[in-house]
Amino acid sequence: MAPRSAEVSRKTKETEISVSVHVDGTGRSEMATGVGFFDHMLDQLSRHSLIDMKVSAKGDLHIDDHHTVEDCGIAIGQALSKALGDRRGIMRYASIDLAMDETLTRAAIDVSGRPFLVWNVNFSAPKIGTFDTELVREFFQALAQNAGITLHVTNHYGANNHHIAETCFKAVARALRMALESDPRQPDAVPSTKGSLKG
Ligand SMILES: [Mn+2]
Repeated sequence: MAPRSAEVSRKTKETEISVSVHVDGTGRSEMATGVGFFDHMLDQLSRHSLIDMKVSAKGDLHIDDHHTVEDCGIAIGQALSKALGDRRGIMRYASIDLAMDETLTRAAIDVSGRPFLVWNVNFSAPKIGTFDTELVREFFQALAQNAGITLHVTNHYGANNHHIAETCFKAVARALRMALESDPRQPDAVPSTKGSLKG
């Protein structure tokens, strides 16, 4: 498999973001989004997917974190899609039930080229510190849409909202890692009867 890397820069009136990803990495991350909790979550995404990720964002945080979080999801998704190319030789499907203390969350992924998010996660508080919990969904919606992946995330149970958010990022990371692994039985094939995973 050729090295899977890409860079994306994205600038609007609301945010200015640059992202680089190296899919076949070691999980090294450098996050500077200006949103501390979000940096912590993106570190998990990188560390547990083994995708090296560098994200720097300057957003309109004087309004709130919404544009910055959503636009990082867009840019990371675009970078992943670009890095994956025609998606040849990948495992394509993966799922995991990921435990963290009292919390259990499932992520199921199809690296299909068809963007879709099914989100079954509820938070019991509107904030984790200063971070709006509803932005977790916004991030994964933007990621799924722009990476061209079908993503189902279900929180089975959990009490602590930090844990619930963190298991979403870790579960998606682990499932991504498995789905993007090369398939040794068909390293040169696009795993689809259509012959295409580009949507
Ligand atoms: Mn944590």
